[in-house]
Amino acid sequence: MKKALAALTVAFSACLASGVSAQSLTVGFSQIGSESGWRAAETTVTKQEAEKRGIDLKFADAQQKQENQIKAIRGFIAQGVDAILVAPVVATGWDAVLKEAKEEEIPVILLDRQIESPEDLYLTAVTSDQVHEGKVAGEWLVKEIGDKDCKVVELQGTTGSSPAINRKKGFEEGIASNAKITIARSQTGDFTRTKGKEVMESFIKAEGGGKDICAVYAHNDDMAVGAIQAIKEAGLKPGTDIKIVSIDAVPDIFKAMADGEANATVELTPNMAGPAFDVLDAYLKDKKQPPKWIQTESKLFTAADDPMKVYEAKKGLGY
Ligand code: GZL
Repeated sequence: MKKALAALTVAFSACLASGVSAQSLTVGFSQIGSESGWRAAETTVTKQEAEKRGIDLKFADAQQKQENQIKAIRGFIAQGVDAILVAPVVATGWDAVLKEAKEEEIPVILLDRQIESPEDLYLTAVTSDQVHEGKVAGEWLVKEIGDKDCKVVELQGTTGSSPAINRKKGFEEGIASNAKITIARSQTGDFTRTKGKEVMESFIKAEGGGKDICAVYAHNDDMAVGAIQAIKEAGLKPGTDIKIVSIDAVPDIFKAMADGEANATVELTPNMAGPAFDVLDAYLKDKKQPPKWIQTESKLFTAADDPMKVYEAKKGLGY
């Protein structure tokens, strides 16, 4: 903390001399990569939010590799940034590098995914309630299916990531009230369209050409869009023969809904950085510890919600 305040004092007097805003901070951002439309939007919005606040954002794309994130964080520490944002690709393996940031009194804020490290190693985490997201998806399917048997195939997110762990848990809770809904196959599609399509093709092959599959639950819309392509290539109708429920609410899933090829999605805001920068600003001013979790909203959208209108509204937002 002393370091951050010292840096601020130096910055303040330097800025006074140069007439630049005294508020300008330098923040490092270790982003996972660009695996999905939602991730691309989060990157765009984070840069916009930094720009709005006159924050000098140092951006590092890890291409899905934790070792690249750790390297980037060490680089930010060496540069003496005022704070670090991290979207942690997986939930474990962060203690050592976060201890190094703590030793340098550089606050770290987690974006969109949680980690299993001790809470004192980060200032706060800005994320959705991923268990709730999965539960909302499961409860939607229970309502949609009624009293029929329903074999579900699940496309999981990145193995070991908090959304993959939590969205699986939540969906299982959501369908628990109806024993006729069962998860027959579950495999990671790594949050990407390509892998989502590949894994869905293998599910279709393994399940009698797909006619026995009642629904796909995908941990994100990108994998759902990949699955939709695989279902169509197998000669089946996504959205009717096989129900499609997923999470993120990216524009393309609304396009699929409007075409009758997808059924439901749970919205995840790409703006985790706005709340993060606001908390950081307050913390650097009054040194008061913020809550360890800042929860973002999760809203269910279905084909009843004018999908083309939502598509038009979302498509320009950096996805
Ligand atoms: C969830 C976020 C996930 C998105 C995916 O909070 O980490 O990562 O749901 C993205 O689209 O790949």
